[in-house]
Amino acid sequence: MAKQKFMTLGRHIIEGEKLHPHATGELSHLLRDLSLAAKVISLEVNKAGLVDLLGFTGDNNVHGEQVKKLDLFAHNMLIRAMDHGEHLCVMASEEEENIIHISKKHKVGKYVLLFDPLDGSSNIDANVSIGTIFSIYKRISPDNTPGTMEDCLQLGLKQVAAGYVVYGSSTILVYTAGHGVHAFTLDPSFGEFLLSYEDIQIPKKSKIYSINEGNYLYWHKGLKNYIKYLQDEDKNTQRPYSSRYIGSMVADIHRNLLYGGIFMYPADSRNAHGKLRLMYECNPIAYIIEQAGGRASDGKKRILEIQPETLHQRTPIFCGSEEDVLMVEKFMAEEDKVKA
Ligand code: P6P
Repeated sequence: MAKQKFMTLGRHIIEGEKLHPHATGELSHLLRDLSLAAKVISLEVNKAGLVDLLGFTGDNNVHGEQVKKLDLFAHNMLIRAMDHGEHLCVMASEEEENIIHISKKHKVGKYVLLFDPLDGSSNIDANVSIGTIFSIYKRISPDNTPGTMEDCLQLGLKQVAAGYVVYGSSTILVYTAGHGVHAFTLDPSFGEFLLSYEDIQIPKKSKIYSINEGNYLYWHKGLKNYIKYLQDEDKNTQRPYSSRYIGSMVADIHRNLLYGGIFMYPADSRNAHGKLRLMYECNPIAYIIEQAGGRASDGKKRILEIQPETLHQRTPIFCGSEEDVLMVEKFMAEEDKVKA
């Protein structure tokens, strides 16, 4: 990767705004506020073990999952950082059943923000990389009115920006605003996100696959055939592939984005829609993967073309290197033909 120009996230966003003829700078301010929240969350994630922020709060979230103290910290931090910038008309979070209105003290803006405050939180106490995922839309309801559920339930294709922050050996913020995918590494010595990868392109074909093989028994037969295909030896197609699965979506996606790879969280006989959420996990990740030249589908159709019905709905996801995603879709389609 060529040596990157010395550029902060803020500067890069402003440069990017010049590509949007009608940009008002609001998106820049929104992303700047998000990066502030990311810095504070990064600080807490990196010292959680020292200040009793590990472990559970004792509560369960809307999905009946045990809430980690850091989950709640990240959720509250994002709301505090974003609710007064006057760029948003409504927010939605994995940790909140309903949409989150902007307090009447503040003017409502023209953007919508959905987020998973701390994805992979089951890994927190084991010091495994975790992440924040965000998705940004323009509102569709009338200006200067409270945002609505319809503002939140838009097609993934309508996203104006999306990104994630991975809290690992370093804190990296990756975003797209429709003009490529760019990564910024936090320099804690002066608290700035500095450009580390510009215009990331995911390799068209890889030799890495990421899936929880513990669910093998419950998979679609076509998927079983595909995984066995990856494990066969064939030098021309760089098989067998390597299996890499961290169990933290943002960490798995970030590695595959840089090295190439296919990440899969399929439906299975126990979970008809898989595990991952459409609105604040799969849609933003799909937007990033497509902007980096990859593919993201539910095994048949593009994730970004799935019509949302509810805020927390789940979807199967196959995403990453384009040729690998097309290949798994082919294996599953062939099996469906045999069964038909
Ligand atoms: P499993 C973490 O809990 C998460 O939501 C994603 O970050 C991750 O990819 C997936 O679930 C892991 O799920 O069932 O393989 O443990």
